Amino acid sequence: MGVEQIIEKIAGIRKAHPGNLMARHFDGDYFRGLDEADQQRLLRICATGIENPDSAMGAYAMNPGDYDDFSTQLEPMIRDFHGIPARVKIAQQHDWNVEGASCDLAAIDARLKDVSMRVRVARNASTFPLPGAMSKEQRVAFEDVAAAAFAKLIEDDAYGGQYLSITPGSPHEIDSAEYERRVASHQMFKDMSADRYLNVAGISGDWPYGRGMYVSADEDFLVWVGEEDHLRIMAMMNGGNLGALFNRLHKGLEVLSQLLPPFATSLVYGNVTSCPTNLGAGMRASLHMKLPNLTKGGTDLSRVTDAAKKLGLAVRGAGGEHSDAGSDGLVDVSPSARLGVTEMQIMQRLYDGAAALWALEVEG
Ligand code: DAR
Repeated sequence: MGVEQIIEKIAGIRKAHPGNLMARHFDGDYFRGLDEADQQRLLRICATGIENPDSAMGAYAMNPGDYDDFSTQLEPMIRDFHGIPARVKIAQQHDWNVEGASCDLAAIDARLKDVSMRVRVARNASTFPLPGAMSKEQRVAFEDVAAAAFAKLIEDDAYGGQYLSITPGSPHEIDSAEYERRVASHQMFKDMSADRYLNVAGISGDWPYGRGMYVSADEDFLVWVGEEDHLRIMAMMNGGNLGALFNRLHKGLEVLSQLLPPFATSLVYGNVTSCPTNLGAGMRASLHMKLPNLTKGGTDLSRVTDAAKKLGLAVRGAGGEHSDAGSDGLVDVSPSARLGVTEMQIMQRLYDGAAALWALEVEG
């Protein structure tokens, strides 16, 4: 397809799918001015949003440098998603100090003392392409780097555990029954080759090679290898103390980062991630809340989604992205913005948002 045809196709997507941020901000004159090699690079970044017009962001970076190399195209999309006006300088800060913050969910309501809580950060090694541009050999080579780090982490009293690979022939390979059991328990990620957005971007390529998960002995600290980013490092607990959850993750992240190559970072965007929606803190913090009144028994998410958006929160089914709510109204609630907010601010936004949604739920 020629340059003009591409520009025309994206203009059509912009009209039909105004929520597609790549199409909304695609700059045809900028694209025309690129040399052919850079045009091809940018099209690879935008391919997911062109082939999947219903995309929300519609782009995935292929290399950490893409955010600087194509900032004319990518920065407006990033600012739009994260709600950062053009006049505001983007400079990601980090603050994990949750001391003194409100983080006890039971203080909102005793019925919130035992909810499923999860917080994860995305990290990519600076020494490899991002997942969308990795070869099969690079995916397995990175998994070997991660497995070597886990071999040391296993010795740590607080984070010791085991690495489970789904790479055929890996010394850590688990069988399909174990894989399915780990997916069912929400510990392991689903077959990525079923995700059309990731398929077009190349992020699910060579499935299942180079994929696996580390899990601590008490199963509250996990690391996904080879999902949408090189690593998804997470803490997950049932309970009501968000501070304990964040501290569990933060300490584990600090221990693990000493065992790995340097992470890809940007002076502007902080932690560099495949998806622009994850830039900055690279953090997704979420709660599973039962909101049967707000969701009409899980049949209608419109009211809870509108209320959550006003609180800076996103709502999805408890089964992960693109899943439905439970019949008991079980939904996954998480702060949307990850760039220009610190880790502690994300936690506080989750806590305050949960309190506000719960107030709407109980008032009926
Ligand atoms: N399908 C992508 C998802 C964007 C946000 N979620 C991620 N990165 N897992 C889209 O652009 O709609």
